[in-house]
Parts: sequence; structure tokens; C-alpha cells
Amino acid sequence: GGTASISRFRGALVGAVLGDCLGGEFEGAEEVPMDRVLQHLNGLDHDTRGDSILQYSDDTAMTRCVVQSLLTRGEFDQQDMAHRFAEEYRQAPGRGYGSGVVQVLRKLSSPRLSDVFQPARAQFGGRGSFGNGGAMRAVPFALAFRNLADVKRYARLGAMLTHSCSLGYNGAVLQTLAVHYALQGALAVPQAFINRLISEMEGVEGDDQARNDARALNEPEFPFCARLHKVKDLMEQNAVSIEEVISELGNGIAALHSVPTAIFCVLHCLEPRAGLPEQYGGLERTVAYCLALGGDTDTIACMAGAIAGAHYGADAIPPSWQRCCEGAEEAEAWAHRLHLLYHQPPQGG
Ligand code: F2R
Ligand code: MG
Ligand code: MG
Repeated sequence: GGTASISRFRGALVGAVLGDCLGGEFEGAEEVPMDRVLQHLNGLDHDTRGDSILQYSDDTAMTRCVVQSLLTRGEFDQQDMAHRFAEEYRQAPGRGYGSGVVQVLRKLSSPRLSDVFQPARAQFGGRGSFGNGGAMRAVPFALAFRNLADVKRYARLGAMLTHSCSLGYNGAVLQTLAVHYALQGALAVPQAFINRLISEMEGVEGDDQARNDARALNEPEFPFCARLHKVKDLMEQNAVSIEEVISELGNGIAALHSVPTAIFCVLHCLEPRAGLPEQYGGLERTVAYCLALGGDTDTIACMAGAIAGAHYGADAIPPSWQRCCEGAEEAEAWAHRLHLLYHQPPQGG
């Protein structure tokens, strides 16, 4: 489809859900041979009865809350979104949440709470979380808002409900920007795509809070920009090993060690690669490659799946994968409604 077409919206949301469900199998694994990944993925083709539904985790559970809040309110409403996170956690606490964030989710359910950003600020001795929990649920912000300033502003605020460290919420901004540009077809020119992300993130990471957080965590200034430059270096190399990707970019639970990695996976898999089946399309290659990294596979595949889905569109999603993943059908319906919201004329102008 054309830029910001319904097909790209469906691809982005279903891609995110698929990455979460398919990646759950290997989350936390140190080494994942590609043979095992392909066995896992190809097994889905043969499951014609559909009796082995792969469940979604916190990544999709929280994304659903973001979608439902944006669709119900028609705008970003921090109280409503916070309430939905808390209620989702209360009803289904076993979706594999991070060990720190559950304290925030419990506090957010208190009727006496007046500032919904306060529990996140109290995390980790007041330093806030740098986990990737804000980034893993960020895709709806790219699908609800068209205007670049709104995309950045609401992605940041949406993440700050649980992640007050800039290395957490700026990861969410980066992930949202990647989906925003992919929706517009920007991945057709990969070098321009990565340059645009770097230039946007130079603005995002230029404030005092980001500088102070980076210093406190012994990271260089502009930490996400530094990682995106590494992505660029890896893109220019002829051959890149999995070990190199992990050592240069990471595969962990921190946003800094997973959002740039997810972006690299999408860029690397734009072309056929040795070790990946020839019959695989780009979205299938991306998901398989993310799983073979090990580490935080559900979240890296969820974020890369959203970006790749926004690029390739819904036709790139194998029906057998979609049938096996909990929440994938529902994501189709959200995509249609978010597409309407995105293309709605601005109010009051
Ligand atoms: N939690 C997981 N997977 C591991 C266990 C799964 C399940 N419980 C099981 O038993 O199998 N996956 C999910 O968590 C990630 C998103 O986490 P989020 O929402 O960012 O959580 P949190 O707790 O805020 O941060 C995660 C961890 O990062 C470390 N951390 C963060 N900020 C820190 C800081 N300022 N100082 C020190 N450490 C910090 C902590 O270890 C946090 O617990 C996704 O992968 C999702 O899939
Ligand atoms: Mg998860
Ligand atoms: Mg995870």
C-alpha cells in the first residue's frame, strides 16, 4: 500500500503481537541456534488445528491498554492510560512483567493517587527505570498521531507512566519514531532512515535530564545516538555475526540494549541473508533473526515486528503465524480504528 496505508497499520500492530508471541519461547535464553528458531517457526505451518496458541506477554498486554485508551479517549489521557495499566495487571499479573514495574502498577491502582507519574519517579531509589517496558508498548503512539512533535511528546509521556529515567522513556521515543518513519515508506532508503533517526534523537537527547542520566549511568552523552551510529557502522559491514550484534548493540532488558538492536534487525533483514530460508519474506526474516539473538527475544521481536510490519504491510504476515498468536486477530481491528484516528482532520483548527 501507499504511505500510511491501512495495510501498513495492520502490519505494524500484528507484527508487534507476533514478535511478542513468537519470541516468548526464547526470552532469557543465552544462545539460540538458528535451527531451533526455524523449527519453532516452521512448526506453526503444520499446526492446522490451531490448538497450540502462543500467548502474548506484558508487551502486548500493555500495548492493548495504550490502544484502548487512545481509541476511547480520542487523545492522550494519562489518568485513563495509567488506570488501564493497573487494571490489566490486577486481572492478569502472570504475563511476565519486569520485576520492578509491578510496584508501579500496584501503586497506580490506588484511588488516592493524584499524580500518576509519581510511582514511576520513585523507582530504583528515585533514579527511575531504564527498562524497555515503555518502548515495547510504544507502537500505538505512531499510529494515533501524525504530527512529529505529537509523536515524540506522547510517546515520552506514555512511557513516563512507568519509566522516569530518560534512558527508558527516550527508548520509547526512538521506537515510536522508527515506526512513524517506516509508515511513511522511509525504509525504502535505509541510509536516509537511520540518518533521520539520529538527527531526531540528537534533539531528543539534548536536554539536561538526558545528560544527567547518561552521566549517572556511566553512558556517553547522547547514548541512543551513539548506538545508532553503531547500527550505521554494522550496516556498512559486509558480514556481521550474531556475536558482534550482541556485543555492539546488546540483547538485554534495558531500552538502550534493545531498541537500537531491534532497528538493526529490521535494516539487516531488508535483504535475503545467509542462514535464513530463501522463501522467507522480509518480515519473517526479521522475526527469525531477532529470536536467534537470544536475550530479550519477545521484546526485541515485538519492536522489530512493529517497524518491519509498518514497512512491508499486512500481506507480508504469514497467515499460519497470525492464526497461532493470541491477540493477533484483535490487532487487526485496532489497526482499522487507529488508521481512522490518524487520518482524522485536526480538531479545533
Ligand atoms: N520481565 C521480563 N522477563 C523476565 C522474566 C519473565 C517472567 N517473569 C518469567 O518468570 O519468565 N520481561 C518483560 O520485562 C521487560 C520490560 O521490563 P520493564 O517494564 O522495563 O520493567 P522494569 O522492572 O521497570 O525494568 C526491567 C529491569 O531492568 C532493570 N532496571 C531498570 N531500571 C533500573 C535501574 N535504574 N537500576 C537498576 N536496574 C534497573 C531491573 O532489573 C528491572 O527489573 C520486557 O523484556 C518484558 O518482556
Ligand atoms: Mg514480555
Ligand atoms: Mg521481554
